[in-house]
Amino acid sequence: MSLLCAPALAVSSPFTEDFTDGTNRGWGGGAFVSSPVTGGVGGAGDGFLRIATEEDAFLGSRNRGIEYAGDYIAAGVTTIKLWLADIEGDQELDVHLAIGRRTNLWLFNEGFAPTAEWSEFTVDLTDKSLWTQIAGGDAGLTFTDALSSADRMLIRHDPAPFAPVAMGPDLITGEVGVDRIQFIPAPGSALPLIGLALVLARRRK
Ligand SMILES: [Ca+2]
Repeated sequence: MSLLCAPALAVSSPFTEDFTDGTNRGWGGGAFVSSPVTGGVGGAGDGFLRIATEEDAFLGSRNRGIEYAGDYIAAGVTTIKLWLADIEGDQELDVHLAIGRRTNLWLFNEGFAPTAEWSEFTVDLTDKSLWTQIAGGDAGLTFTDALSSADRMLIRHDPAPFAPVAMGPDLITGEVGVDRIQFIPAPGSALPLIGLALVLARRRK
């Protein structure tokens, strides 16, 4: 049963990041990133990720940790859910999620506009038409390439039109809260994986 108990070495589903330990959980770069230990989706005593700029700058963060790197397709991740809140000052936020690599990065077209209350937003990984390639188009790299060999996830304020990643998104002074990032498997996809793990565990005996 060791396979089932092993720590995650790559993208897996289901997966939940709830920011419960007061660390940034690998999110960094871009704006100022911190992890308040209260005020998340769960209210008092529930942590979240705070992304902020103190002057007009890129409002975003990225994660290159092992939980976000790997093959989203093989892991059966079809949906990503996350909770956002327009914490502190009220800004016109337009928050997008991006997945892939520096050389092949895709941005989810729908911009999320959080309010002061925490709200859940959904990202669909199954329909390429819902995404825009912001790096790697001239190299002929595809959405499938990005999902199957991702090494990062980005969350950033980025109103359309979407500039190439090298240009960076719009500048803004503001803050956004992120919490409860979840990778949701396609219905039924988890069972074959568990079955495979059991078969492999038996072979090891
Ligand atoms: Ca939380």
